[in-house]
Amino acid sequence: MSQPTHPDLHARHRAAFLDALGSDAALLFGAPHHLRNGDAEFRYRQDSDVLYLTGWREGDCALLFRPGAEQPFIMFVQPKDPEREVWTGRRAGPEGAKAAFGADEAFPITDLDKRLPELLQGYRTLHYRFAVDADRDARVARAVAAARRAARRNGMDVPDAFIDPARVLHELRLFKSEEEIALMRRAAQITAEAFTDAMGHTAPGVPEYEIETLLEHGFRRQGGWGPGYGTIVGGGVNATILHYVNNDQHLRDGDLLCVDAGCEYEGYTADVTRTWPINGVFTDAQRELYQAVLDVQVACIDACRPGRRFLDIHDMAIRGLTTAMVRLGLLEGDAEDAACIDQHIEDETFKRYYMHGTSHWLGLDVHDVGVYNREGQSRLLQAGMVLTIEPGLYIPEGDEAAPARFRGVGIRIEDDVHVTADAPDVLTAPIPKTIADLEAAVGVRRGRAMAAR
Ligand SMILES: [Mn+2]
Repeated sequence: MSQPTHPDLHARHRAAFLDALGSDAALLFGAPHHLRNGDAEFRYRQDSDVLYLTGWREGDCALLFRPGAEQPFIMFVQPKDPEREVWTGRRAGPEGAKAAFGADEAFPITDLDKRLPELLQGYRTLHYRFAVDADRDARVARAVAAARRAARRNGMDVPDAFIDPARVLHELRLFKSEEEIALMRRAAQITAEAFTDAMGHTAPGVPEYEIETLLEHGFRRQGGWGPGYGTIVGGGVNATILHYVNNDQHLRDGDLLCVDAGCEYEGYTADVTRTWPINGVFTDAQRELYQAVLDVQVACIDACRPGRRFLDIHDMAIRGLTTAMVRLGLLEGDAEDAACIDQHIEDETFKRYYMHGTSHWLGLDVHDVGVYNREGQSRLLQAGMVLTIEPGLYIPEGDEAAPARFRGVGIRIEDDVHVTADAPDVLTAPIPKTIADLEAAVGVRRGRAMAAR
């Protein structure tokens, strides 16, 4: 029978959630299975809210929270079915949900429609996310309607207000406990080792997909679930395509390679980007662009401290990168002239070469939950938050306005930063990042491989 890997962690998450719900109920569904083609399914990944609260990894489930009730946490799961289990694997069943996953009560998922109306009675507010799945919305609406009909007879409260779980649950998920940070640090370590291997394997002629498989081999071999999102391996001009996932070209001598990948470990994912020279040595033009991005990235990481606004980090990146664009001749003007930089920022001319955000929350989801603004204000960073810092510069191949030597170069550098009461804790710090370290990581290891041949 499947067992939760971190039962105490999930129990603490449930206790905090029940506490935060006050007198409201909450209903959450597991992630559906998705067909890939024909009757073959994509590999199943549980919904992150369900993982956070239970560690339950089987599909077709629902969680119901009823604060103050005798049985405040009820799970609806796939029933035991020896015949089906021969085909699709062992199920924990309602018995397992109670014995190992902390459910106070558990029922087969097929009983949900029958039992939900009564279970919703006594609650005025239900935390449920509408407008994700129309079938589910209809099920919830039917249950509420049935509860309403029953209420005419028994006078019980029925939900008449519906709140997105983002309000309470996603706010909890935004702040990582020490145990969660330890899992994220492990995801980062696995990612670090795989990146370092990939750097050592980089050479002209190697296909991008070989780097991709090396990374994913490294993730799985070290006990990771696999990549937490689509691995991006972009050689040369492919690095200027932000979400390039074809990974089917051969690496070319003299180009840079930009890799954006992260291992998922126990549900938590790393999100890392490094850019390094395919032949082990940066050209002068690549070096200038790279160092400009790196300087901005390091400064932004240092700014990840309690009390700073989330948006300050992005503003800082924009100012730094815009100044670099002017200094390098990508934008017109005088880099020493603050008014010139201000004008470029106001006109958003920098978006020609830097068009994405600098940060996002990171956790169970690569673009993790948690609101970025409150009452129209960018929220302040606090200890326990984890965010990425990922500035970049992308010079399109055919950009006549850019100095010729910079054309077709894409650079992004991304680390995962844990905000603490003191200095920022960079989970992905072990991955080579300086020009010297990157050149060594490609060159030294390749030298070793050549010598072994
Ligand atoms: Mn990212």
